[in-house]
Amino acid sequence: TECSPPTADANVSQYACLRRTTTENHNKIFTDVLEELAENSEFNESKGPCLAFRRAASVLKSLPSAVHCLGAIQGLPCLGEHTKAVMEEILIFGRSFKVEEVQSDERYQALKLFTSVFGVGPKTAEKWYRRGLRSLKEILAEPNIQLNRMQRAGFLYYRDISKAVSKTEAKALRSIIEETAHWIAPDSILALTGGFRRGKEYGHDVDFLLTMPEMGKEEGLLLRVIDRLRDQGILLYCEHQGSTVDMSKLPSRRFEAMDHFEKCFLILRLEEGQMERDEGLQKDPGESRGWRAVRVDLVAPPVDRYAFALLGWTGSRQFERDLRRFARKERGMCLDNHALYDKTKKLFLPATSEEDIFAHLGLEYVEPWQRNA
Ligand code: DCP
Ligand code: MG
Repeated sequence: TECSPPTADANVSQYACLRRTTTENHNKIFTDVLEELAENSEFNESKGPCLAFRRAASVLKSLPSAVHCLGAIQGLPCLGEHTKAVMEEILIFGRSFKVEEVQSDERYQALKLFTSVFGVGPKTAEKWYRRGLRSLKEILAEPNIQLNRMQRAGFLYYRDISKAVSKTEAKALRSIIEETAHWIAPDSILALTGGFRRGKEYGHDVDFLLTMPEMGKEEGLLLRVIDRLRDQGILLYCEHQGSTVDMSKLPSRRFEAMDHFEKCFLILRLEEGQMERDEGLQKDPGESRGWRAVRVDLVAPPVDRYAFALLGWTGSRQFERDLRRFARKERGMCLDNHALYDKTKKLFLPATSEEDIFAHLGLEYVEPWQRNA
């Protein structure tokens, strides 16, 4: 078949923060495979290949149309030999043998399954795999395994929290938490962030920022919100982390490191009745028990850090990685979830909005729904 002209005419940037990526992905047949290969590399601790596959998938997600031949990707950044070989297989055979090999690998299957449990990271998963464990049942039946509190909750609510959360459910939770926060502090500010702020229809959890318009007034608020959720009988699990913000420190280089804001990782009970009211949906008796468990993250930055926290928690992860990389490599600045630091001028650049931060970086503003890199 005739090869369409290269897509590279758009001058696609190697940085996700210089691209616009909506939730509409025209190259899902490639990006699903590349992301699975990235995950496998991560399990094998191959950082380089992992990043390479993730960057390649991210570039393909930003394209305005589907790639039908290798000629169309000529000149695009971040597409290396491995990626091109995978894409060629998919174009010719309609499938990737490389990914099928990975999918049938016993270790990959086990690590993917184990890390799907809330509270289980790659290290724990690897440990369990090395002990010869292969299924969740085997883990629960193994007397010598000590699960921590988070993992116990992860197993207890496994079925519910491995099920995608819908936008409708996210909005219902937003109403509940907002009502709760306003009952405690009428001028508190709650913002939906994470994937739902980027316009995604489904997510693995629901992320919120909670703050107060006046500096310092946010102290104690999160704990009171948690108490109130508990009183309402909807708090199934809570892990609270106090603030460890040290503003004298420079923005951190490592993205994966947790930020230092006060936060909590929750599992909440969402009544289906809540959504029927919101959406006018019919109840389906018999099929459900009338509620589900949902993973919720609540982060409480002080208001002067709010813009940085919002930018950092809106994601996507790839967008955040490239924002930081761009700041460091192209601007000599250091960005993280708390602050932006100009290394040349040796000063922190304050911001009250995301627009301020993009402006400091000399970047055109990218809307949240264009950050699905
Ligand atoms: N984030 C962060 N620090 C963490 C965890 C997350 O800065 N310790 C940021 C990066 C993510 C965003 O917050 O883009 C939300 O994290 P999620 O894992 O919830 O990712 P998404 O909301 O984008 O996707 P999902 O639909 O899977 O929830
Ligand atoms: Mg999320």
